[in-house]
Amino acid sequence: MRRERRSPGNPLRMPTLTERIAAGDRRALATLISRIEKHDPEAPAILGALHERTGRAMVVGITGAPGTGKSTLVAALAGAFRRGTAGHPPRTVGILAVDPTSPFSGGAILGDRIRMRDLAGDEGVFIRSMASRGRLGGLSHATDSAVRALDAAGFETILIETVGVGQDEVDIARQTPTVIVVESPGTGDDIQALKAGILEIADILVVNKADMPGADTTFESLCAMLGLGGGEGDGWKTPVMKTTAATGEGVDALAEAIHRHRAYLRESGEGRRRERERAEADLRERLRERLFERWRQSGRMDLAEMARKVAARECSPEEAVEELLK
Ligand SMILES: Nc1nc2c(ncn2[C@@H]2O[C@H](COP(=O)(O)OP(=O)(O)O)[C@@H](O)[C@H]2O)c(=O)[nH]1
Ligand SMILES: [Mg+2]
Repeated sequence: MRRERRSPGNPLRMPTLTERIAAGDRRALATLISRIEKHDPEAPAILGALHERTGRAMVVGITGAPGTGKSTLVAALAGAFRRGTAGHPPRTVGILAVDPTSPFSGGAILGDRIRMRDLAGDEGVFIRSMASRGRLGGLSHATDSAVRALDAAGFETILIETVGVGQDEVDIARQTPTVIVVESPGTGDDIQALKAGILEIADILVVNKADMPGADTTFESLCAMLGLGGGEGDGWKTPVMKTTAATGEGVDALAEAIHRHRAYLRESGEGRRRERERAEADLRERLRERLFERWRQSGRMDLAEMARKVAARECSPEEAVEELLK
């Protein structure tokens, strides 16, 4: 982790939360993520001050149906990054587990507690779950902010586990530069991700539980499916990989594939293009929110009263908007 231990200005002054996060202080980081989850009004300013320190981490989304082994795989991947692989030196790892279907707190971490114990106590690993689905901004916004906080704190790799079910979770995956979709053998040749429509967002496809019967069938169907949709020329070709997260088999190879995808994003310019696209969508959303808030605070018109009129067919929504903007 990058460290910077100097006290700017007055050495007697207590460092601010922003400074502590920039120095890699884990407690400060945890505090900021809690404030993000609670929609604390001070969180945006802190994130804003940290913005110039972000953009350095390798951010990876891991998504797929419940039970495919995502948590186990995330733990195994974290271990691989911490140890380093044949082609790459060890890296620090931040983990965000986003699972609104099973919120947990404090000590209980991810699905496979035993495997996670290997990571506990490692200063180079930070694990956090996010389950709050706030009214303002939603889950994907909170997760995006938490990623920025981890990035600013100097974590070199950030793994985000999401359940590939809801729109929020698909959005989180979409915001992530590298997306891994996890499948596992099981219910015949029924490929779960197809139904949720998340196969097309995969940069890397993983068949986990390669030790189980049916893994080869699942692997072959996925390869065939990608072959049908392929033909994009010299761009990135989504690899299909087999892992046994439970034993670590294939996990180093997956870590290497993640590095390769990052290199592709950098060298092709695709990474920068996607980042600009994300930034523009984000700015649009922020602007919409702020303009609406400004309009609301001007307090000239009652939105609820207008809604009543529209519902009662006293005016059309088109007329209502014209009236409200007057
Ligand atoms: N046989 C086998 N079981 C696995 C493997 N990876 C995970 N599991 C098991 O599958 C179950 C679900 O794993 P979990 O990581 O919680 O899945 P998640 O819901 O996708 O996060 C657990 O009982 C794991 O121990 C694997 O590679 N092989
Ligand atoms: Mg899980």
